[in-house]
Amino acid sequence: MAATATSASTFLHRLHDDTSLSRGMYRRSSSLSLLSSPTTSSKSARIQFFPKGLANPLFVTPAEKKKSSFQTEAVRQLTGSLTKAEGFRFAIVVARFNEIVTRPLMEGALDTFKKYSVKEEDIDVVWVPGCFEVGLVAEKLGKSGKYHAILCIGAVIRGDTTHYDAVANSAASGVLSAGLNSGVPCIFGVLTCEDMDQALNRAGGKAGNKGSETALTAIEMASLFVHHLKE
Ligand code: INI
Repeated sequence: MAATATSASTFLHRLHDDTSLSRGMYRRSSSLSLLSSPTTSSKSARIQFFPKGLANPLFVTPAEKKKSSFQTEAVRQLTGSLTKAEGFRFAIVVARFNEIVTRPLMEGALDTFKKYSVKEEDIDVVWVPGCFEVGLVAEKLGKSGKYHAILCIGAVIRGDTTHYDAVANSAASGVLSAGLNSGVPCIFGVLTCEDMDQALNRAGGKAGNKGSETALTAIEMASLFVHHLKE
């Protein structure tokens, strides 16, 4: 299945952009005005993603807000912030396989780090042969204690291989295990695409840059861990 480049996480980042901790169910109403995505702004999208009876915190009417704030105002909600990224250290593990795709993904991540004031000297890039190797290296880097989050970047393209599913599944479970075993957020920035066109579209083409999204997720997770989940 193809990866979705314009993911819900983008909207969550916008929503949480300057919010590190809030009480009650809903965040600042000014944040809500930022939600203007074509994929989530229509009523039908709301119905599609949030089945009847389930609250959708991204779309809150004033009446809902008032009611729910009253009911949940003592609940503490923790979320990472994108505004305090300076000082965080990141590693980017990049698969060389399909480098025509993975290099722009990595560059998208670096651009985004720059925009969010992460210093170049706080970023290490580690190249590995393919996606299959990404998880192992991410785990090693995570366990080194040097980084606040590890970005895992690669591209698996169905057209290129008969063992697409094996490589794609290994990459996903490798990255998941790396995070769980190291205790350091390991962010899944591996594209799984039907063909090269689709991959290039998600690597800075028509569908945005998944590497950039991966960097935003890494900052948010680093912030969550540093500011709220310290042991
Ligand atoms: N590695 C990738 O990153 N993407 C692919 O699409 C891919 N294909 O098509 O096979 C791929 N294979 C190599 C694999 O990741 C390992 O490097 C190799 O099997 C050695 O362990």
